[in-house]
Amino acid sequence: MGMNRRRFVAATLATAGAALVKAPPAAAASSPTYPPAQEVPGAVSAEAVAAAHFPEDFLWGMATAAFQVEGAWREDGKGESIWDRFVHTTGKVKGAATADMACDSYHFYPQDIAILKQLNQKSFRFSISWPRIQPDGTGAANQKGLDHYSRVVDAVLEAGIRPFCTVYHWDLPQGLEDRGGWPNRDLAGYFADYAGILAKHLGDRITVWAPFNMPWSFTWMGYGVGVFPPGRASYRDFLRAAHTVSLAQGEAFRAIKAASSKALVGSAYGMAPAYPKTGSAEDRAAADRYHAMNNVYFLDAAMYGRYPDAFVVPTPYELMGYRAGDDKIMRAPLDWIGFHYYTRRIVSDAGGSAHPGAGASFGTEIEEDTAGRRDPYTRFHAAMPTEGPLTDAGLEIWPRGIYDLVTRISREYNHPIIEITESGCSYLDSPYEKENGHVPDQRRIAFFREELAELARAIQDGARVRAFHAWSLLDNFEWADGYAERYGLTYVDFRDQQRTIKDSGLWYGRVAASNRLEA
Ligand code: IFM
Repeated sequence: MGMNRRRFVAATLATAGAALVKAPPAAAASSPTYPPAQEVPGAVSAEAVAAAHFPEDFLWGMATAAFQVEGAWREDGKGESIWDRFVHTTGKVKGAATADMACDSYHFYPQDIAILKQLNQKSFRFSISWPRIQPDGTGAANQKGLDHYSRVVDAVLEAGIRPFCTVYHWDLPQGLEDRGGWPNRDLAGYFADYAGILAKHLGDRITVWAPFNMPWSFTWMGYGVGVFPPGRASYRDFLRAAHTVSLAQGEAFRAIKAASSKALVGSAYGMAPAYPKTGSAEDRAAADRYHAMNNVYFLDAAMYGRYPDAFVVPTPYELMGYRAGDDKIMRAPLDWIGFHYYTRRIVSDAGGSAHPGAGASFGTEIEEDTAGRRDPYTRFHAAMPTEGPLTDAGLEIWPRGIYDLVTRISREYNHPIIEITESGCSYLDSPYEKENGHVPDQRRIAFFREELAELARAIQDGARVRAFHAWSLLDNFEWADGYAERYGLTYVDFRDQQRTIKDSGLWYGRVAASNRLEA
C-alpha cells in the first residue's frame, strides 16, 4: 500500500513536477535598497562588474548534498546515517529540525532538475547517500539505492547537464560509526569499496567525481569539537579521523579509476584565504599554518603523499596512527582541484598558550575556537573579520577573497584546472505578496555579482577555472542550524514543498546564458 502510494507520488511528480514550481511573473517593484556598492568596504566597483566576462565554455552550476535535500530517510532499504542519529537526538539541532523530509528531493528530483535546466545550468554537483547504497556501510549494494541514482543521473544528462558526483557529503552509515568511525583506519578500505561500487554502476555516465566534501570540516567538527556527529571532542580523534580520510581519498581515487576509465577525480575542499593579522613573522607563520591545516592538508596528502607544515611541533605521526608506506596510499594525483569559497580569516599567532581565548562558531565555515579547546599543535587563532557586510548566517562578505584564494592555489599547484565547488550566502528573504510572489533577494544577487567579478579577474590573470557551483539549488537542511538558514537560489516552502525560484536564481540563469554579470 505504502509502496503504491510512493510510486504514484513519484510518477505524478515526474509528469506534473513543473506545476509545483511557482514561476513568478516578471519582477515588479524593487526590493529593499542597500547602500551603493562603493560605500561598502570590500565592495567591487560597478565598472569592474560591467567589464567582467567568462569563457564561452564556462560551466555554470549549482550544488546540493544528499542529506540536506533528499528526505526519504528510511525508504527503499536506506540505512541510518550518523546525521539521522544526530537529528533524532534531542537538543542537537536548532528548532528540533530533522531531515526526514527536507526538500523531499528523493521524490521531487525531476522537478529540481527541471529548475536547473530552466536556469541554463551546465553542471549539477550532488552527493550520493552512502547508507542508501550500503545500509550498514559494508557488503553488497542495495539495488534500489543504485537504481535511484541511476535515474537521477539519466535525468541530469537528459537535461543537457553534466553530473558531478560527491561521493561523501557527511552522512556516514551509523554502522561504521559503531565500528569506531573515521578514526578507525579500516574505514579507508570500506570507503574505497563504496566508491568503487558507484563508479562501476554509474561511471559509464558520471565522469566527474570528488571523494569528499570539506574533509577538514567534518573531521574537525565531528571528532575534534563535537558540534557535528558523532559529537566527539578529542584532538587525537580528529588527527586519526583526518588521516583515515587521507588514506580513503587515495584508495577511492584508485577504486574509481579502476572501475571507470572515463573518471576524472578531483576534490571539494572547504577553503578560506588567510590574511595575517599583523606583518609580524609570527602572524605570517600562523596564517601559513592555517592555510596548511584548514585549506590544503588533504590536497597535499593527495598531490604529494605528505602533509604540509601545519604544526608548531614535529608532525604528530604517532598520534595520527600513521604507518610506514602510508605516503603511497595517500598519494593520488588529482585530475583537477575543487574548492569552496564563502568568507575569509584573519589569523594570528596564539603564542605559547594552548588556550588563546574564546571565539565563536558561525556554522560549517569557521573553526570552533572556544576557550580551552584550541590545540597546542597548530597554535593559531583564526577570526572572521566584520569589516565587510554580514550575511544572515553572520559570515563576512569579502569578494576579493576568491581572487586571492584562486590565484594562490593556481600558483602553488602549477596552474591546475580548478572548479569552484560551492559558494553562496544565507539570506532569509521569502515570497512577497506585494511583488506577485517574487523572492526579491537583492543582497544575494549583489553577493554573487561582486564575487564573480573577482573570479573573472582571476581567470583573466591566468587561473584555469572551468566551473562555478552556487550553493545551493534549493533552500535546504543546514546541518546543526536546521532550517534557520536559507542558502537556496530557489525558495522552498517546507510545509508543502513548493519551490519558487528567487530573483537571484533568475539572475544567475541569465548569467549562465550570457557569461556576463550585468544580466
Ligand atoms: O550547507 C553547507 C554545505 O553542506 C557545505 N558547505 C557549506 C554549506 C553552507 O554552510
